[in-house]
Amino acid sequence: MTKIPKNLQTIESHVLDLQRLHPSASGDFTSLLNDISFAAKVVSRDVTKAGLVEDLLGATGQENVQGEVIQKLDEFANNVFLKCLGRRGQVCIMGSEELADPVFADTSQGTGKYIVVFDPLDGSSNIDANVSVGTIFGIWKRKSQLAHVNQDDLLQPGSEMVAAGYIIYGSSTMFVYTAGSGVHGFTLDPGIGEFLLSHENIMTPFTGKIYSVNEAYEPRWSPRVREVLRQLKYGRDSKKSTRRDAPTDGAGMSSRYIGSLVADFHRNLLYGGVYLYPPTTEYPKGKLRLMCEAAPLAMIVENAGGYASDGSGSILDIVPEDLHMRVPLYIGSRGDALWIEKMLGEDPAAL
Ligand code: AHM
Ligand code: MG
Repeated sequence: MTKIPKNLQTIESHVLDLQRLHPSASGDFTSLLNDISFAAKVVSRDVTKAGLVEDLLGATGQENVQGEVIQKLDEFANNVFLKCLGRRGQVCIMGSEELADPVFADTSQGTGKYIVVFDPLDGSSNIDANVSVGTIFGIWKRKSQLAHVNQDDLLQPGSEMVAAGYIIYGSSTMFVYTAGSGVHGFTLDPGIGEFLLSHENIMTPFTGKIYSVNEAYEPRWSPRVREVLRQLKYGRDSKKSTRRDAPTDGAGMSSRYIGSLVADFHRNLLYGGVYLYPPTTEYPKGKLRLMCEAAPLAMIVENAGGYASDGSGSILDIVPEDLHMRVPLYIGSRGDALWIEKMLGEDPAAL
């Protein structure tokens, strides 16, 4: 006999439950999350058959605003999200990693409460090798009067976000989101085409055993970052560790690096650990983008009990200078990420 899934709650009903706590809510937020989950299903369907369909694998031959190669699936996912979001007038600005400029919607009818910034297909350099990739999104509320949406509405810090999430296209497709009260994960049931609640109220361990970093860049790091990595690997100097942030057995951690941020982040969120993308000589301000990568994941990790730092303070406190601003990122278990921040803080030149 077919087993009934342990939980039959969809994202839609989960968000509707949230909405009921706010009697004045218009339903725009609920329908926006539905649009995101619909776009995720479309992308998931095509990612899983990428090797079968002509014209889905490989590069487009073009570069994005940051000079990075655009993969065909990047372009496809970007178009799907642009098309699906705000179909019902909930969105006033969309920002994408793949587009140089934000897209301003027509708000003349008094519509468009939300700003959505997304990375449509993160880790896309891995696509052709069938490695997990993901989508990351952050949602802010507009601050200005309805008819006057502008750049200031877009450039808000992560602390102002009302929701954030990611979709991981892996061995199964998962949708993980927070609207500020817990982090919840849904797994796509391909048979019925719905994301069903599978990971309720995810909490990340205070310290973990995994560190994730591209270690080949060691020659491009500052001496301080090298020292942080040395201690993560061989064990932290006891004189610098407090009881709570010391690794459990005084030994070093284990290393896991997929090179696909969503996949590395998701694993560490569940198991405990820390992901690092420090400044390098190639990317002196860090490689990852504040608005579409670091800030949304920071909101998620904080709601799961973790922490995200740029090496000197919380990622959530940084006011973006522009849509594509980059930051260093140290994110994951709270004890580990705070320990790294403390270590780097002793030498500001490390940044
Ligand atoms: P992308 O958004 O263009 O895919 O770039 C971001 C990716 C992250 O997914 C990943 O963690 C990182 O870049 C890997 O960078 P590197 O190859 O330098 O280690
Ligand atoms: Mg990315």
